[in-house]
Amino acid sequence: SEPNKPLIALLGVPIEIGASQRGTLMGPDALRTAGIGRVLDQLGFAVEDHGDLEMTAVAPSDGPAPANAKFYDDIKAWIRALSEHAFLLARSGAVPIFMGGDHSLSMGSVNGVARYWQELNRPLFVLWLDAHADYNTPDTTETGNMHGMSAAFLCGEPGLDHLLGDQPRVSIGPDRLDLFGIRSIDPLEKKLVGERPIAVADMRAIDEFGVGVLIRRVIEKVKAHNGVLHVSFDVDFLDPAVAPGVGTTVPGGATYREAHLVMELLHDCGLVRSVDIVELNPFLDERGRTARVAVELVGSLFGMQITDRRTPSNAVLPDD
Ligand code: 6HN
Ligand code: MN
Ligand code: MN
Ligand code: MN
Repeated sequence: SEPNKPLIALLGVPIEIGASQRGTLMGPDALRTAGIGRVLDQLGFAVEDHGDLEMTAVAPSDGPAPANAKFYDDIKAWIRALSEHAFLLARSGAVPIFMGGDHSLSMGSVNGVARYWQELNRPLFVLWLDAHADYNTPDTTETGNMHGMSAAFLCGEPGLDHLLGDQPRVSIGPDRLDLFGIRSIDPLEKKLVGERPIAVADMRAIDEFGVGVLIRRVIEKVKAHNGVLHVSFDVDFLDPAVAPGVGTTVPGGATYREAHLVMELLHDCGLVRSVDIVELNPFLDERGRTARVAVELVGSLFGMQITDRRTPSNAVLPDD
């Protein structure tokens, strides 16, 4: 890579069995076709595409799979490979972008980068841009789909305890998770989230206060703890009118401009060190629209601006 250019590492994670609908395995190639590498290159980054993660080695049998976790054994092999890869990519100094694939991949991507930041004593915070909370455990899930369990797993909730095998499990702690944009949550999942110190900006809060105020509040928290931020972007965060190419659309999502403002503010804060883009399902997309929107949002997250003038950050924040 060229000197002086900040490095971005792209890694495809074509996993689809964490979701009920097939097709997210095509996500990484759709993002490439929509120009993710070109956009980042034009913004001045050195972009390394590491290709797609291959799930070859079958993890050794280490006890029975938990009930209510579909395709547990295969997902376990993906997550172990990805966690190790994510750790190494973070350690290389690059900003890794994990291109999914369904949202179960975050169990590996976040665990791996969290392990790196833990070694540096920088707390990792996770911003979960999603229509869903993804805070089910095998005990609370109604579907058994593991993409609905990734945030809970990362916060150390029980039920998938041997998923990582011998690899270190780095719980981020529920006080370092921000659920942002949610508007669909299962009854037992809602109860569990309510019992944890998780920050939630649901769509009602976004309607009432706006994404600018609410994202600034996330950023201030990360800054106050000298932390860094991982952005886990489930494309169903967006309204289905903007992003139809996803298997779990929920009405009433973020608009095109709300999503861009989120990304623009995140760029300006300078704290984002790793990103997931998940749940893009090209089989359900309409002429590549969703892939294109996702790439445009990545552009804003990495510095694309309408003008080069900075907006003053003098918003008044609501109390907790
Ligand atoms: N996602 N709460 C539902 C479930 O099956 O547990 C939906 C999960 C959606 C997961 O969008 O990443
Ligand atoms: Mn491929
Ligand atoms: Mn999700
Ligand atoms: Mn979702």
